[in-house]
Amino acid sequence: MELTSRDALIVVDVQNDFCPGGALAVPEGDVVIPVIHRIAPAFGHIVLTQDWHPKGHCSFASSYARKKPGDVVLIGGEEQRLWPDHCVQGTRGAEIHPELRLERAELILRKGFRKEIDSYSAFFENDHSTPTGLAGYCRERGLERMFFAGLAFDYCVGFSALDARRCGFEALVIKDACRPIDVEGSVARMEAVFGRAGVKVVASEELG
Ligand code: VGL
Ligand code: ZN
Repeated sequence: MELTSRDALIVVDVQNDFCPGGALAVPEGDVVIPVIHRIAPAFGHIVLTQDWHPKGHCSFASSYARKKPGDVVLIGGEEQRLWPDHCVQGTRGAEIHPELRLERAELILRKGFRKEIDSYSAFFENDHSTPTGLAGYCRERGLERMFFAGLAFDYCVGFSALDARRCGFEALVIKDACRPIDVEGSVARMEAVFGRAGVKVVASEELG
């Protein structure tokens, strides 16, 4: 697959808390790092995202009196799954994993920083209408095709790729450069939605 200057690699949430030993560890989360290092040199543009929650965030089970991680609540009419406290602003868990060396990254986009709303997607918060600014950034920079890698396949990577399509970009998910959380069929569900939305799933070898 030929890459051009209009392509971008979006590396989603490769942070300590999503890697083994972290507060919301994705199984084998850290194995995406060498894969990302292998493909990154082929890209002219690299963007990182960082889940970045204030203490007491609405996605934390600990913010409610009688809830536990895995429970679901309604926020603004939308179902919100609750998680352990993770990626709290300024903590070690929120830092980009120290082994991820992407000095050429041009933007680190933080998301989920509003206490009362979560943001899985790098483009819109979970109300599906509040923009993060990433679509405008990509348009202004002339970026048209987004390749997604990182954590987690069935949450932040997946919702970011779907919203990229909604914003009129091409979206490809590099499957072996991601790892899923995989709760209650979330991977199969995401792959089905990808098919309908025109999100392509590719392997890192296809990038040459
Ligand atoms: C994520 C759950 C909660 C992710 C972030 O990065 O996929 N998942 N916050
Ligand atoms: Zn989060």
